[in-house]
Amino acid sequence: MKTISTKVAIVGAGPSGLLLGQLLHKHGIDNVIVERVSADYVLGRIRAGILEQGLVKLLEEAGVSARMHREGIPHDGFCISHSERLERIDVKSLTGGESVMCYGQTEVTRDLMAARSEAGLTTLYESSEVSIVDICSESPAVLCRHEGQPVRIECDFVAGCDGFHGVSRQTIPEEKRTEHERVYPFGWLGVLSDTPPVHDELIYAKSERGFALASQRSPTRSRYYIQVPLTDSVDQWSDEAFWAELKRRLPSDISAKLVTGPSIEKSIAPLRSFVCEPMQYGRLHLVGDAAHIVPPTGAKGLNLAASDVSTLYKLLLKAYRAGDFNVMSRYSEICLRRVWNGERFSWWMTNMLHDFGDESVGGMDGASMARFMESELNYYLDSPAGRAVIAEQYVGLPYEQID
Ligand code: RFL
Ligand code: PHB
Repeated sequence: MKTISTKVAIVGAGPSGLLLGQLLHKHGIDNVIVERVSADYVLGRIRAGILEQGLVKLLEEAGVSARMHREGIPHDGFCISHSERLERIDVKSLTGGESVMCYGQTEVTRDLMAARSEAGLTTLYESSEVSIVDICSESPAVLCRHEGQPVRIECDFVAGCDGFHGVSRQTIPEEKRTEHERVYPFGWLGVLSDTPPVHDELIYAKSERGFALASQRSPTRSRYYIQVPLTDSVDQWSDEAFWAELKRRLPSDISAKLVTGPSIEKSIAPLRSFVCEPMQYGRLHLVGDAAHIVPPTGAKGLNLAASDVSTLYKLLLKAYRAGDFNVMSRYSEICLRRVWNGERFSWWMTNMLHDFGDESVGGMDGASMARFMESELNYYLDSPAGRAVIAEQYVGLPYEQID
């Protein structure tokens, strides 16, 4: 058995694990990452596109923001359409100067991977049989098999950054955690294509045929989504069928401008709201999707992962500087305040913009619920205060100060 000693063992090399590793390294806290799949596989997953200012600042702090500032596109607003009605939410003026950054999660991950390998830090890609042991002791460890050899990583703390299907959350005994979950009766079919985006800002589209989102990655690369039943599979959707359905869901003057082309990625993501409480157990701290999932309608998943990373790394710095680990007990409580806000916003946007068919909600039949949600959307779009409420949450609430 090979033994490695480090301060923080990080499980998962997605954006949470890599960002945490980079920030800790900047402050001299040694860490090792264990990842189940290869770096290329991680980069092949097409996910988030919108970064809040908090995440932008954190990437600057980690020293990995140069390419994002060169190639990312700041967005001062976004649109919501309701059948033929198109309304712009002027985020910048409604929030007193805030904006979001359009820069893909894949690129954030690529930048973090490059910085990690330049710093010569250890990442055990393609590790199997990953487990976390002795988590309630002062010397926990992560065990895995890497390149055919059993490995034991001894550490002070474990950061569970291994996403929704990882092992970290399962390591917390069932009776010590409460899970809140809502699985939505639909998914998002996403297409990436090398075509110019249909609009210079994002369009979240509510239509009688269901929700659609027109997003982008660059002036020459578009990302589009449509709401589909959970029973649909990717092979059922030819590129032609996808473009035709997207056009029907966008306002007609927008659809008329849509440039179509071959898809370079096509996948279906189920939609879920999920929170695990508490987000820590012994020396294990859950970060990002390992602890919580939001439906992507509010663009909050990666951004909530980033605020967890910020909280964990600041508490760890404090703990190591003071030589007192008691401060770590505050982690879950600090994170969960912001997490529940993001959960509520994402759930609300999802309810307002999607078609739930005849699914009853809270004892109300589907048709009545749809009328309530239509009125909700019209009210918020027609009221300056309502628009400000949407804008303030879209740019994200400030991170909690850790003194
Ligand atoms: P990840 O990205 O899932 O990474 C977890 C990593 O852990 C590895 N792993 C393991 N490693 C070792 N041992 C094991 N047993 C392991 N099990 C798993 C996995 O291989 C993986 O590499 O979680 P992380 O780092 O917390 O990052 C979270 C984000 O990926 C996620 O919240 C966002 O992508 C959500 N999201 C969005 N968030 C935003 O903030 N803005 C957006 O615009 C946005 N759009 C989206 C999204 C998510 C989407 N999908 C596909 C769910 C759009 C979509 C379609
Ligand atoms: C994306 O570009 O992938 C994206 C953007 C905004 C969202 C969800 C996904 O709300």
